[in-house]
Amino acid sequence: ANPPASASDTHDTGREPNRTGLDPQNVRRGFLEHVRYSRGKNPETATAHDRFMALALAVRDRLTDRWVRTARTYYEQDVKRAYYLSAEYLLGRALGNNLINIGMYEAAEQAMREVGVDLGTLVEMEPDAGLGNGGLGRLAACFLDSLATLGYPGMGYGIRYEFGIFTQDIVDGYQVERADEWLKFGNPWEIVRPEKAVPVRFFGRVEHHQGADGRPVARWVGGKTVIGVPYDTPIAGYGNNTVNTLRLWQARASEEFDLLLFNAGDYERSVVEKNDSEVISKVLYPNDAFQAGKELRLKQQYFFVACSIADIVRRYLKTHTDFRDFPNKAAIQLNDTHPAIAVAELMRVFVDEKRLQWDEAWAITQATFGYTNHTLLAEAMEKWPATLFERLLPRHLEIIYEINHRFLRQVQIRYPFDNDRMRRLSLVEEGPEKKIRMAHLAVVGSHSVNGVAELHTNLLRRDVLPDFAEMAPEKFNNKTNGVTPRRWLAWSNPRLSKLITSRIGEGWVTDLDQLQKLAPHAEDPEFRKAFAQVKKQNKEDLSRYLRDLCWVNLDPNAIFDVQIKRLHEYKRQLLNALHIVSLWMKARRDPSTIIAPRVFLFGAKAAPGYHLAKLIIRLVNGIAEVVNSDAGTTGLQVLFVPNYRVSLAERIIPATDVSEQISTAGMEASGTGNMKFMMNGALTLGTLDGANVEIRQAVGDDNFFLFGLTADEVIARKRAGYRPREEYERNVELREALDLIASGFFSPEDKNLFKPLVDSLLEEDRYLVLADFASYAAKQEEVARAYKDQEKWTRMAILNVSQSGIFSSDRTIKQYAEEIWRVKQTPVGT
Ligand code: NBG
Repeated sequence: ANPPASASDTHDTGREPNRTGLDPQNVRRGFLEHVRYSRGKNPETATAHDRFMALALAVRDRLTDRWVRTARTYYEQDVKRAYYLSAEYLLGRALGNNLINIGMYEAAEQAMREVGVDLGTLVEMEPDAGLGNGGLGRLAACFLDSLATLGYPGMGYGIRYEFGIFTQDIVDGYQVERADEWLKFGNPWEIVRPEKAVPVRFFGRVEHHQGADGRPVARWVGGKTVIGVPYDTPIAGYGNNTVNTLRLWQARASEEFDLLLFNAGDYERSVVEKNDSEVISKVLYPNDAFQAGKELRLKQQYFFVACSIADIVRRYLKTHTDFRDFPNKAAIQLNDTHPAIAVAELMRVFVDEKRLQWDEAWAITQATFGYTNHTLLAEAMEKWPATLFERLLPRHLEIIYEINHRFLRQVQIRYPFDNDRMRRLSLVEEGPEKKIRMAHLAVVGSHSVNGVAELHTNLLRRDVLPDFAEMAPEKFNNKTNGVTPRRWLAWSNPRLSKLITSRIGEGWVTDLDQLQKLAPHAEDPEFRKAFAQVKKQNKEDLSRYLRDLCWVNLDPNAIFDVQIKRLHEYKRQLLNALHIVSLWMKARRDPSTIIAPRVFLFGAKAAPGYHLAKLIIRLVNGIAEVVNSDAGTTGLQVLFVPNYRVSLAERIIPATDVSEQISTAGMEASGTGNMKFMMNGALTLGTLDGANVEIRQAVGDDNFFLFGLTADEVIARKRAGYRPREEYERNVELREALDLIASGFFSPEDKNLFKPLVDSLLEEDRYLVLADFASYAAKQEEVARAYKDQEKWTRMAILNVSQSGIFSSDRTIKQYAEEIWRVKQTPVGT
C-alpha cells in the first residue's frame, strides 16, 4: 500500500507520491518497480546491471519533481540565466553524487541492504561519463554542481559524444586506446527532447539583396542541414530543491534517407550522407591543451554553438520581444575558445534573422558574452584557416571580417600609424595561410575576459594578450578555479568527512571556509591520531583495489607520492621519472640512503598522436618493472595505474600523502587536481605555477614543499641561452640517471627506444627539466625527512585541509555570478 501522501505530495500537483519519498521503504519500492517495469525482470533474474539501472531510475524519479519545479520557478520569475558553453564535461559517475546531493544515500544503502544488494557494487556498475579530456572538462562539471548548490539559474550546453575520452589499456608497457562505449548499456539519467530539435546549416553560399526596408540583407542558403537533438541531464544541488539542466546535443541526419538520391535509385549514397551528418557528435577529440586543426572539430564547435544559441534565443522570445533586454536575461560564458564562434553566430541571428542594426546587435552581443582563457601554450591557441571557414561557414567569415574591420578602425583612431599594433590585434593572422584567431574573436566579442589563477591572469595580461589588456584593461579579471567539495570530499572521502563533521559540524559541505575551524584541532593529539588513521585506512583501501587491478602489493606504510593528470611534457612526468631512477640507483648502492619507503603512483592518458608523451608512459612502466623487482631492499615501488579517470581519482586522492604539481613555472594555467589533494590532506610538492601559488599562500610556506625556477626565471634562463647539456655535465646524479635510461636498461628489447626522450632533454629541454632537477631532488629529500616525523606531518596535513576553503568551486561560481554574469540566487520552493 502507498504511504499516506503529505499535503504537497498529492496527485493534484501532478506528482506521484510513490516517486518522491526519500525513506528506505519508498526507495525500495521504487527500485523494485523499476526492476519489473523498466527492466522487465524479476528480482531473482535481474543482473547487476539491471539493478544499477533500476536504482538510478528510482533516483531520477526523485529528482524529477524538483527539476520541473526549478524550470517553472526560473520561467515564472523571468530570471536572468547563466549559460555555460563548453565542448567538454568530465562528469564521471552520477549515482553516488546524486544520492549525496539529495540526501538519500543512507536510505538507498538501507533499501538495497533489505533486498540483499550491496550499494557499493551498484555504484561500480556505472560507467564514467568521460565527455572531456582533463581539467577544463572537469572544471565545467564542478561548476554545474556549484551553480545548482548555490541555487543559481544556470544551464550547461555541450555535445553528447557517443564516445568520450578513450579507454586506456597498458600492453607491454605501452598505451593502447580503445573506444569508450559509455552508452552501450543505456544512460538512465538523460531525457531526449526531439520536439526541441534545431536545424543547423553547413556549407552553402551567401546571397546579398536589398531588403524591403531598403537595408541590405544577407541570406545564407544552400549547403547541408544537420539536426541537433537535445538530451537533458538533471544537475541536483546539495541540500536544496534546485535541479538545473545540462543540455547536450546529438547530431542527426535531416532526413532518414535523402529522398532525392533514394528515388534516383542511389540507396547507398543516401545512407552515406546520413553518416556524414551523424559523425559530428560521434567522438571527443582526445587532445588536452592542444589544437589539431581538424575540419570535423570545427563542425562540432559550430554544431553545438548554433543549437545552443537557437535554444537560448527561443527561450528568450517566449516572454520577450525586444532584444535590447537580452543581456538582462542571458549571460553566456565561453569555456575557452572552443565555443567562440558563438560571437559570430549570435550576430548572424540578430542581424540576418531578426533584422537588428549592426551596432545595436554588437552592443547586445558584447554585453552577453564572457570568455575564460585556460592556457598560455601557443600550441593550444585555436586558429582556423580562412579557407576552411569560407567553405564551411561562409556567412560567419563575412561577419568576422566585418567585426574585425570595425574593431581595427577603433584601434587606428586610438593608435594612429601603428600598423604593427593593428597586425598584432587583428582577428586575422596574415601569412602564407590566412587564419582566424579565435581568442581574438572571443576577447573582442566579450565584456569580460578572465584567467583561471592569479599568476595565469597576470601572464595573460602581460605576455599573451598585452595589446588587448592595454586597450581594454577593464575587461580583464581573474577567477581562480575551484573544485566541488561534494564530490571531492563528502563523496570520495567518507572517513575524513565524518571525522571533520564530528569536530566542526556539517556546515563545511556548502561553506568550505568553515574548514578553518579545524586549524586549532591540529594541536590536538587525539585528532591527529584519528586523522592519520583515516589516511592509513584510505591507503589500505587503495592498496587492496590496486592489488586486484594491477597485481601489485603496495606498502601502505610507505609515502604515497602521486602524479595524476594528463600526460604532457610541460607537466613534467619526466622529472618525476628521472628522480625515481636516481633514487633507485643510490638505493642500490646503499639502501641507507632511502629515508622513508615510498610508493610512486602515476596515472595519465596521452593524446593518441603525441608520440613523446606515449614514450614517457612506456618509460615509467619500464622503470616500474625494474624498481618493483627489488622493492624489498630499496623500499621503493612504482606503479602506472591504467585508465586514469574521474572515478579512479576519487579513490586515489584520499589516499595520497604527496601531491606532485611540478609543471614548468608559467605553463600550467591553474591546475585543479592540486586543490583536490590539498582538501584531502596531501602535502604539495610544487613549483610556483598556476594555483600552486595561491595554495602556498593559503597554507603558508612551512606547509608546502616549494622547488624550481619561477615563471620569470624560466623566461630569463631561456633568453640567456639555456644549455641543458651543462646541467647534465654538472650533476652526477642526473647524469647517471639519464645515462642509464639512454643505455637501454629500461627497454631491453630495444636499446634505443628512449633515445628521442633523452635527446629532447639534452638538446633543447623546452620545459627545463634538467634545470629544475637538483632543486626537485633536494626537496624530495626534505619530504622524506618530514614524513619521518609523523606528528609534524599530520599537523601539516590538517592545516592544508583547514585552509582549502577558498578552493571550493562555490567561491569561484559566486565570483562569476556576481562579477561577470550578474545572476541572482533563486531558491526553489518545496
Ligand atoms: C586547462 C589548464 C589547467 C586548468 C584547466 C581548467 C586546457 C586548455 N586548460 O591548468 O591546462 O586547471 O584548464 O582551467 O585544457
